Amino acid sequence: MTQEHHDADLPELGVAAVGHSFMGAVHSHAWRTVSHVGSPRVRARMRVLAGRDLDRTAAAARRLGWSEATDDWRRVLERDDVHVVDVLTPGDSHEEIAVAALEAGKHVICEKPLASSVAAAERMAAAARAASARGVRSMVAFNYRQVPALALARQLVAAGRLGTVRQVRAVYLQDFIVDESFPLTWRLQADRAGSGALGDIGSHIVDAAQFVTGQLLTQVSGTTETFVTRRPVEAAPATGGLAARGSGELGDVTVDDAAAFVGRGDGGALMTFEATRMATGRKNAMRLEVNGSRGSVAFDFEAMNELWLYDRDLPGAENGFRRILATEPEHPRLENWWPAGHGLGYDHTFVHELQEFCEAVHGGRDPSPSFDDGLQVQRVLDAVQRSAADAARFTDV
Ligand code: SOE
Repeated sequence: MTQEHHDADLPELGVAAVGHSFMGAVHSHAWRTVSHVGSPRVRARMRVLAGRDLDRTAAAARRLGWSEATDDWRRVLERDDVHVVDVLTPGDSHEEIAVAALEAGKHVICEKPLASSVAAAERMAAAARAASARGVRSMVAFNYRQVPALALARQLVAAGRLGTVRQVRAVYLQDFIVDESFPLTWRLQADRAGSGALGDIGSHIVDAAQFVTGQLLTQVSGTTETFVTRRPVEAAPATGGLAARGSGELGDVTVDDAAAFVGRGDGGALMTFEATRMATGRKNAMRLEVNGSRGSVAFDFEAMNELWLYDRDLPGAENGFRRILATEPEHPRLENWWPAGHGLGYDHTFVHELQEFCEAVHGGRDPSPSFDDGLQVQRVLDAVQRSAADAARFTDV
């Protein structure tokens, strides 16, 4: 006897994506996968990819698995077979696309940071709240929340295993712009990205620290630095990606290369942060350590399947940081993946993110993190920038 599996039995979710650079590629991979893991409630259909140049977008659509391509994202909002818009563009266009999509009744998932200014993020969060009242959902794409080891860290904190959280140490270290010939892509332009390392990767550690501890930052003090102030303008066609090529002309860098700040959580934790794309040799070292009165956890994305736990309640002779291999079916999001010990990668975090999004859309609830969560992170970034602009911030030695 055979049993046929009817794809057609699942409700369809027609998806349009705007943007096909690095995030376009990882989200496409996740859309190709999300309805084929575990027991999906909806069947994602990759209907149309939107970009600026039709030929390049059509080539990307073929490569990434989209049925059609367009050079006019507004046209996708008119289609009845598109239910979701995935915003994968530079920060300065998030507001226009996301708000128009929400107003057209499309569910929206939007890359981080939510916007390039607090004012834009406020308008987006207001549009998301109004849309939610009409059953239209939205989510900001902080994918590191979806690393099983980090979600486990949050569970341990919430269960009181660390006691009172006193300190958080979060760093996000990359080096892809350490070469002075790396071009002036949108990630290095303030009017497009809002800020540099601060918004690009500092936003991830702010979100992760708040997510794991359950504490929101209420105050910050920080500073930023730009080490390379002029760079080659990007050669045409601009891709904006991490493999972009420069032209002969130089232009001004208008964002930070590195940011360092300290903050206070609303539960009393003292938190320190460092975000840099100039940490020579560090590729994607997103690290978080949380110290509580009863224990600590430590995480490093470059070993993303591991969480280190220190438990003060263990007898002294057995004490020490223990490595938990966060690949057991009991760990968050792992019930449907490979056998224990086989591990997951960067790409899985986006699949998990879309699982959360699809489950929420299907279940008639708002997914997490919301645009309001994205707005709160944007306020933190803005406060760091205001603090950094205050020349009196350093005390002479
Ligand atoms: C570049 O710094 C980048 O692609 C970020 O924009 C992403 O958010 C991060 O996940 C990886 O690095």
